[in-house]
Amino acid sequence: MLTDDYHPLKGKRLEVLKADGSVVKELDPKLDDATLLSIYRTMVLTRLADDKAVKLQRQGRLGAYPPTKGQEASQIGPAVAMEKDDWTVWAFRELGNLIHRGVPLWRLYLYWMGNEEGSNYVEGQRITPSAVPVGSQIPHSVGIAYAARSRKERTAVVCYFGDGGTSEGEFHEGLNFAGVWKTPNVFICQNNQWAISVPRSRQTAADTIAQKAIAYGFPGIQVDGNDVLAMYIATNEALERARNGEGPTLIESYTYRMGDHTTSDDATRYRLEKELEEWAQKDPIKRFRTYLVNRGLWDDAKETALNEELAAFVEEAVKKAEAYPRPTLEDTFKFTYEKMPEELEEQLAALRDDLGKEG
Ligand SMILES: Cc1ncc(C[n+]2csc(CCOP(=O)(O)OP(=O)(O)O)c2C)c(N)n1
Ligand SMILES: [Mg+2]
Repeated sequence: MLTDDYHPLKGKRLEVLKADGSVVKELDPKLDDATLLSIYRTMVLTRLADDKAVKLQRQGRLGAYPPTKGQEASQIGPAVAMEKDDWTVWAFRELGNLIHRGVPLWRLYLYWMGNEEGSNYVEGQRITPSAVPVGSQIPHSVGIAYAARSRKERTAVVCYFGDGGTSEGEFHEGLNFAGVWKTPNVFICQNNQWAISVPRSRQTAADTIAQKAIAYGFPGIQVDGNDVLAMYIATNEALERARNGEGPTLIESYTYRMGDHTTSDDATRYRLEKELEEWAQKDPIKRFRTYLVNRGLWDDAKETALNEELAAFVEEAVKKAEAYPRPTLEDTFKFTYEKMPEELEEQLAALRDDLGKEG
């Protein structure tokens, strides 16, 4: 078992893909060529879609946005291991996982453009809306897992949060409950080294985030989060354990946020250029591309064609999101309760009145 071989107290980090694009043979998941190429496709699409979102925000066409550049492997590896009936409970920086699981890009743009309809995913798709209050999604994910088990579903729940999320009470409450009740959860902490301007060293005095699992009584593992194959195999094993009733796992995805915290942030004010340069060498997309080239699956011509195709796809998604009808004032009030309570009726009337005066 990977979680034994890479027990947090052994001080090892799981790596499958080396920097030169070669694989550690005994860990190679031996995915077929079509799967490998689909992983690469989502990685490139995520990078392009992410860059575009930042540009749209700068042009005033999209609201505050949290860039995901550098964390693609950490999101797509687990998505490949997940099955249709599994849940993604995400924070706000998990674009790659959602795209790979089939959420239409235009819907995600719609959400970041400020329209809640953007969280109305494909019917039956098991993905919660984004959770901006840090850590709040962790107990939710445990509740979903507990309910799935009560219904005798063979379903697992992948819950994402950041290194900063581990300092919230909800982290303790969620993981403690999950350990006691052996819920089918896979917790993925994207340790991207920063929580806005707070570095990982100020977040916890523990050597690793993975080792926190020991106190909750379940396996933890630190994984190279810029290695899509390592993230795949670690999540795959954790999902199997969850589905077999063997309880939760904590995966620390050791990665890096290459962009700003959000488009409202300027990371140059608190971190050194040198750090960014070092992590750029470990870019998850470059590393996986080298692996594909070495296997004879990829070349420059394919790269150019893919980039052109995906850039056009991203433009179409922007058009579709921008053409979507804007929410009405009523929509803001309508969807929390089946029937709008009197109090909300009054607030809506008051707001209409105010806007009427301004207008
Ligand atoms: C409860 C709460 N406190 C503070 C904030 C403001 N805030 C938004 S993101 C963030 C940092 C989160 O860091 P981390 O969990 O490491 O995730 P990352 O942003 O690095 O992906 C903070 C403090 C918030 N949204 N919710
Ligand atoms: Mg972080």
